[in-house]
Amino acid sequence: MRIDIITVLPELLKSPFEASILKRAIEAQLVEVHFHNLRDYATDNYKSVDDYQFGGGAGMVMLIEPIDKCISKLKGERHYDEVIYMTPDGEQLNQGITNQISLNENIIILCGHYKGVDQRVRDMFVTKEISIGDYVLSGGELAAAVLCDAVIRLIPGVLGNETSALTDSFQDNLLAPPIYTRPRIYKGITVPEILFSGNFPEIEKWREDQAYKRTQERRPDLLKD
Ligand code: 6GU
Repeated sequence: MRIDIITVLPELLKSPFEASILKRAIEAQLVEVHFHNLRDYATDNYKSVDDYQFGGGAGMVMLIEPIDKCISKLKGERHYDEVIYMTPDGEQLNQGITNQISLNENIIILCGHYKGVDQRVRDMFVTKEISIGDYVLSGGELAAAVLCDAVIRLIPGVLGNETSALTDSFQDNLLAPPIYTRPRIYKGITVPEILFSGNFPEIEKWREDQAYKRTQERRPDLLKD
């Protein structure tokens, strides 16, 4: 998979890709991540990437021209399956959307900044609009990092234990069950006995029951469909 990220703040976005699982995925060439500084595509002498909005009102709007230049250049080099725009008024990210995106070969992620992009960018280029929740961030960069992390860990070979992503919370619309490791007793608090039984079908059943119970208590909305 190849991910091209268009942003006015590449430096804000780079560090999550320089540690742990994302770093290893890039090193193993399971994913390529490229950053494009929108300012490099500015067309005037001031390197402008934004301007005042028509009709008045507070806040700047990202210009269509630098974005068009950047996206057109990329599209001239290869086919893209999606152009994703990170915006608080997009569709709220969930595991289902993340799974779908992870199946793509090449995607562009456009990070919104200031008040966002000129509407014509959305109309002309964007194929998917994503929000990471009902709160406002200063820009789409941190949201793009969240999306990339959630997507990249699903690419086959990225996680050490191949089954690990399948047992995550949300993967089957259930939260994950409680987990334990050493010591067996800590300050008098014990680990559930079943986990030492060696009876793996029973352990699996216990985990499913716990996952269901936890979901019912914390996120009953997930059980509705
Ligand atoms: Cl994608 N962008 C911004 N600026 N704020 C957000 C968001 C995105 N998702 C939630 N809040």
